Amino acid sequence: MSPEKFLPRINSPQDLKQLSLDELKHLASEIRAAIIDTVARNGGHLASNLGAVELTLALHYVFDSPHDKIIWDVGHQCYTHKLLTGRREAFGRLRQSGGLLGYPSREESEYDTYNTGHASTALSAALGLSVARDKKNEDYNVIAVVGDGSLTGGVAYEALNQIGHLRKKLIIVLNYNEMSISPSVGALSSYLSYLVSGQPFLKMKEQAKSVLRTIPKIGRPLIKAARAFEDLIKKTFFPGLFFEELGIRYVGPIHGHSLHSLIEAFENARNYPGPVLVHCVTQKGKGYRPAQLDPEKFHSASPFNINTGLPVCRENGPTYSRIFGEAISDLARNDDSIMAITAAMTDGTGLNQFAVEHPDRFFDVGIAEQHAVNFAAGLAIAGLKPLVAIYSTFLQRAYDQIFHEVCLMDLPVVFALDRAGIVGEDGPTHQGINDIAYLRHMPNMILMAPKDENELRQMVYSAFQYGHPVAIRFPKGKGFGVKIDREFSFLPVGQAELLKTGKDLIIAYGHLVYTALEVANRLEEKGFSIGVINARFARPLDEDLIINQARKAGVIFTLEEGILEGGFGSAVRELLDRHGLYQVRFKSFGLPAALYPLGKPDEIRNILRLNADSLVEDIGNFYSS
Ligand SMILES: Cc1ncc(C[n+]2csc(CCOP(=O)(O)OP(=O)(O)O)c2C)c(N)n1
Repeated sequence: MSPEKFLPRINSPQDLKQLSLDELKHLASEIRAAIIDTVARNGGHLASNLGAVELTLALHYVFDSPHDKIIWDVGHQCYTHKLLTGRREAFGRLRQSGGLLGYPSREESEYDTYNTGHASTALSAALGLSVARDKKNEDYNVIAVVGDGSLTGGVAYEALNQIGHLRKKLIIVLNYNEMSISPSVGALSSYLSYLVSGQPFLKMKEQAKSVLRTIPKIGRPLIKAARAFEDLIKKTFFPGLFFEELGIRYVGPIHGHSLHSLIEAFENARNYPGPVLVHCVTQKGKGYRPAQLDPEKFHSASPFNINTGLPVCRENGPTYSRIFGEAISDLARNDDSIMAITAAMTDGTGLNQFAVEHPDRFFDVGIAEQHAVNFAAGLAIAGLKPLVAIYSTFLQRAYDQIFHEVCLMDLPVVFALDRAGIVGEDGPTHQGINDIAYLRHMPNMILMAPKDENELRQMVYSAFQYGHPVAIRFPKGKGFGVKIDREFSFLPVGQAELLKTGKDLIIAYGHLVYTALEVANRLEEKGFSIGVINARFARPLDEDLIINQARKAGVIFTLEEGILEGGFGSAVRELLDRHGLYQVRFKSFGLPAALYPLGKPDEIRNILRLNADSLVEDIGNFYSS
């Protein structure tokens, strides 16, 4: 069979319906090859997509998308869906500038019902669609595909609660692979694996035996026996008791790589008049050995060599995440009260070292950012020192917990916001650009951003000593390769650093401090005199330093990798206003609150003019305007 026998014939899901089961199986291997080939070149979510090939084929075989609505939770597993829905030719430019998004996108295709990127949203959206469908007397199926990892997110339970209550016709496909990015955590995850492992059946046999043994006796043993018998009956007829008792029909477990079983299960689910959950058991990385062996590494992979599975370009120099992880591990060795919390991102946040060294003080709470913050508040109230490490974009989920649980009570919780700023290829849902604005007004909150990875280490150390809520934001990827001072040094709250003096001033926040220095030096060659301040803190600002400098300056510029509305520049402008410095000319450089283009971080910085060349030009133009 040629590797591309069936895939080129599929221009829409309708074309699938002409294929036999055997042909569908061949198509599945062609799809796997296409996904591996593209992700090896462009990077992307490999393991999840390889695990969802048959499941997606079966869905499109049984249902009539786009008339029937499929909603992908997180959306990182939608590559097969994209290949089957008229985007085969564009697939080679997945996650590239001008190419396809790695997540569902309504702007991209009518087959993408709902945009996702953040987890656990599909069930609520699917219920919304079902209610709307019935209200408008329309007739289509609504299918939500959700992973067991995403089922750890609280909003999914809120949805299940209402789904069971309203009992609308709705199909939930649970893609169960025992993995979030790391192995799935929590009680529900254990329950799902209990269903899959066949334990109910074994347990039932044992219970049946003990029931029979106790039946001749009277009194308490009989009552106990009756209860056990009732339980046995329930488990026999309703294996997914948890869902059944919520009012959702449970079907499964289904072999998630058997097209025959999947098609049969989906056809049955299609005919069921109320909410039904089809529990499909899949394997992450299916069909590509390196990804099967290490699904965590291949959850989201950078470009790799297909033969070896090794990354094409090895990172030289440590990432911010790694420096952060080392710092927190070093601190925890000497301070038993430090507790680290992640929301399903142990590896991504650099907490893996901490998890190994201090398993009793490390908590992966699942994709549950709100709970993570609330849980940290409880730890802090009791006198411990919690650290919450969550990417900037995902911490958005916990806005109210940060305000209500932590900041109002002025609890000393340290937040580490990785991937703050432009993150690139994952697209608009993942840019970490809002955190300055959504944290800056929180009572008691201290906001910091290091100019480089060494300063990050010192900020992590200092944050634990402030005794207030602190958020440290730092970017994705490698640092500048600066020397790391192993000895910790304390940074006093609100103390900025004057790096260069000049007539005018750039006040920069975070890693763009180095860009500010380059810009100031290049403009000096053109006859401008511009000083540079490394702000270190967006809150509290170094009021004395900034105001003293501002009184001497004719023009002040601010520079940040965050949205301008409510951001760092706004804070400086407000400070100048409070001191009546209305005469100072002022311009802030940062990011627009907009839908971001696809591309690598530097490509996006170039487009948004947040690089040294553009800034030299734009500041030069500002002077002459
Ligand atoms: C709110 C939120 N937090 C964290 C993430 C990062 N994330 C992306 S996929 C994923 C794991 C999802 O697991 P699951 O739903 O089981 O899908 P699988 O990859 O196992 O197929 C996580 C934690 C996210 N997308 N959204």
